[in-house]
Amino acid sequence: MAERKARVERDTLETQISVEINLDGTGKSSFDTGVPFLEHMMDQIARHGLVDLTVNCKGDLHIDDHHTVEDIGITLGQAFKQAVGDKKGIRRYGHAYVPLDEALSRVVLDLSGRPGLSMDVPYTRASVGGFDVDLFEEFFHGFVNHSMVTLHIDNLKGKNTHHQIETVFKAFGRALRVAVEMDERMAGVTPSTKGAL
Ligand SMILES: [Mn+2]
Repeated sequence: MAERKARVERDTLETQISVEINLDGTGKSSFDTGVPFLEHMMDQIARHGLVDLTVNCKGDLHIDDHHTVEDIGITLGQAFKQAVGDKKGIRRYGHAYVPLDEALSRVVLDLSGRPGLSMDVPYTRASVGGFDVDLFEEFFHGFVNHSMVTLHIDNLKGKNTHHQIETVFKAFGRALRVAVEMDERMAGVTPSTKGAL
C-alpha cells in the first residue's frame, strides 16, 4: 500500500501553519500553536485516530484564537485529503460513541467528497481555560470544507464543558480511524456505486 502521508503549509497574513499527517501512524503528536486547549484536543485525534500528527502555527493570537483555530482546521483538512488519496479499498464511513464520566458524544462521518457539517454541542459554559469553545465549530467547518468530508457531531449528554468537547474529539479520532481503514474485501475498489468519491 502506498504511504498515506502528507505535509501541507499554509501562509496568510493572519496565520503561518504547517501540518504533517500519517494516517497509518501510532498516535504520536507534536504541537506548537500557542493554544494549549486546542493542542489537548488535537492530541485526542492523534491518539484515538492512530494518526501521527504534527501541527505548527504562528497566528495572530494578540487578536484572539479565532484565525489560528479556523486555519488549523483548514490546513488539517487539506493534509487529510491529500493523505487519504484515491480512497480505493477504504471503509469510507466511520462512527464512534465515546463517553467520559457523565458526558457522551457521537460522531458519524463519510469520506463522501462533499463537505458538510452538522454539529450540535450544547456547551454548559462558553469557555474552558480561557478558550472560547464555540471556536471548535470553526475548526470543524475548516476541516470539512477542505477534506470534503461529511461530518455529524452530537454531544448527547454532558455537564462538564471540558468533558463535552473531549468526547467529541475522541469520537472524531475513532470515527476517522474506522473510515480510513483498509477493508480487505474492498481491495482496489472505490466504495461508491458512482465509482468515484
Ligand atoms: Mn482533558
